[in-house]
Amino acid sequence: AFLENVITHPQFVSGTCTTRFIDQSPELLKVAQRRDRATKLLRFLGEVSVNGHPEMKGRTLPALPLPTPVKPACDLIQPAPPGTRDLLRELGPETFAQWIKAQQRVLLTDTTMRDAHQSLLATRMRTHDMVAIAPHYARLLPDLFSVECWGGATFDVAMRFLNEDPWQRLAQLRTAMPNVLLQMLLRASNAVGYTNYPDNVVRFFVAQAAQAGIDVFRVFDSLNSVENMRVAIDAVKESGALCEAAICYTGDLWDTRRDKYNLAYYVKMGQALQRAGAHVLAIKDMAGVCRPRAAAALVRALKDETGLPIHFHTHDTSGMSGASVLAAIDAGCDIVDGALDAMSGLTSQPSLGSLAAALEGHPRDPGVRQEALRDLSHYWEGVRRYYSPFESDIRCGTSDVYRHEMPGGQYTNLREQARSLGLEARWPEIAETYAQVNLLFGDIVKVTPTSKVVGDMALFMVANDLTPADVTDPNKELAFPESVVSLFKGELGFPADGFPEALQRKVLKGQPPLTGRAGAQLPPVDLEAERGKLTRQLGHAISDQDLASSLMYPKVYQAFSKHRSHYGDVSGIPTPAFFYGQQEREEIAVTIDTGKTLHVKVEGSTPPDAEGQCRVFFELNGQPRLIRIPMAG
Ligand code: 3PY
Ligand code: ZN
Repeated sequence: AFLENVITHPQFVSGTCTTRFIDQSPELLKVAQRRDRATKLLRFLGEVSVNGHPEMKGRTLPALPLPTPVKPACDLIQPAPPGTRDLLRELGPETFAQWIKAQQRVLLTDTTMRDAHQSLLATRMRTHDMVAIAPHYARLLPDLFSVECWGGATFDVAMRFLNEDPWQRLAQLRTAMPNVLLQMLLRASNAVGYTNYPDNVVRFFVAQAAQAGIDVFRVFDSLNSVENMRVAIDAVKESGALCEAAICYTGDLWDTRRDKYNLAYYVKMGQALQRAGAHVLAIKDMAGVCRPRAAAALVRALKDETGLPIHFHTHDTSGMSGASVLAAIDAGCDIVDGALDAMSGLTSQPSLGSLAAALEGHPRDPGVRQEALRDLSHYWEGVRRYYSPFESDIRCGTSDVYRHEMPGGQYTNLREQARSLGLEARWPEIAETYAQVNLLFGDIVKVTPTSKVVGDMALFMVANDLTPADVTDPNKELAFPESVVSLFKGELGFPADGFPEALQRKVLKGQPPLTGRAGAQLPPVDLEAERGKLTRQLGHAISDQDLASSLMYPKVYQAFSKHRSHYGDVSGIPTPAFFYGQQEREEIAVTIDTGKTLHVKVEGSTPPDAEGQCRVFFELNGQPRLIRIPMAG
């Protein structure tokens, strides 16, 4: 391509070029780069059209073509009106927290771009579908408290399954929504991963996230250990962002047979988080088991005892979460989470549209435009169809959740894991075993990553037909899953009352558990040495954000980086073409990162030749292009 640029350049053609022609004509290289990018993109599209998207293997595809989601009418030329982000910047986090408390109305957080798709669609929503609607959010819903759009499982899944850069997603959302607070979920010392990281890695990650545009960090620990949350809390506060420290809710506040998680437990934790410097407290009901009466009592007690603003988060797995949210609001809760209607319900959050309608005329009416909620939901309804292969089979609310207490984000994942192990038909048994494992482990908080350990153990027991008595029997040797060994060792921290000692001894087989906080025992990473190593390995410059990605997920980042070198940036491809391939003669527009848009049509393809190569005929910006793709397996 470079040579072609040279020989077709007007200076070359007219024979007027000097020896410095190439140095003085940077456009030669730029055009070559652009052509190179286009080739990579066609390679990806050709690959999907010949071999299918690897993520679709074994899944049921939707009927194609899929209709384009409808965006609400909105004047995007008008600048976005000021919102909560402007206020946070003007007031600073402490005064902003006072402002929250002074609001008569209840404030709303929309979780559609994070928890809702994590809990309904296996976290597979792509940047393209979020960024397309983000400018509308900025203009139609400037009264939202925040948009939760980053962190949790989205960081890993973006790179691992969608071949997208999570940092690029954040930058694009930030630009498109300059006025509303952007919120992320941070697993304290586990950051956005499944294990404790060294303290300096957690600090580095938080600093990058704040710099890239996160305004609100919801920080939680998977065993409710405040000790494990301190490094993250301090880092968030240092960055100038709003620190929302979460208390994970588990069990039943009123169950006298399991009275470990009573009101006093939560109030004590709330007070400890306040002393640690939280600006806001979140009640994180990740499984959706906080019943209305418990929600009201918790909100009242935490408000009375700490004076901090309270943010209530729940899941609708039971079908009853709306009642809990309303009870929390009546008890004085300042902010509540919901998802836009089309992405709400079941294992996701309750519906924001229905909540706003239910509160019409209520003294705490959130005051958002209900019509805007409905219009935006209509867009998500269309987007959700793109992801139907990732939907699980759950169709109704289920009271079973009060028994197993599985987080909304895990429920569908564990079902899928069970299916891949051929255990799908034994789901009720797995759910019951999950509850038994919780008791075996000492009745612990179950949320990423501890929930994954409980799930691993439940599958291990069902797959091997083990009873709780087999597990505790000191004479029965078992090869416990690795994650269980790590949990009992204390690598995720310890519950306040420790793990059951006899089982801990059996699991650890003579290894001593850690003493003290895991993060403090991990040596700090030499960030510059790590950057140097990666630069040499991957052959490209490593930004701070790249480094943060690699520190979280070294192998996933390497694979993502290689995918990007081979196929370019695939995040701009419309979702149907990305997952299902283009329809014949369908034209798609893809903006590549130079700000240039490519128009791509597939004209047809040949069956594999003797070398197993298929030829795919494209039209790229009106010009024919041919790409050879080896047929897989
Ligand atoms: C996560 O950590 O990803 C969660 O959503 C926990 O609820
Ligand atoms: Zn959640």
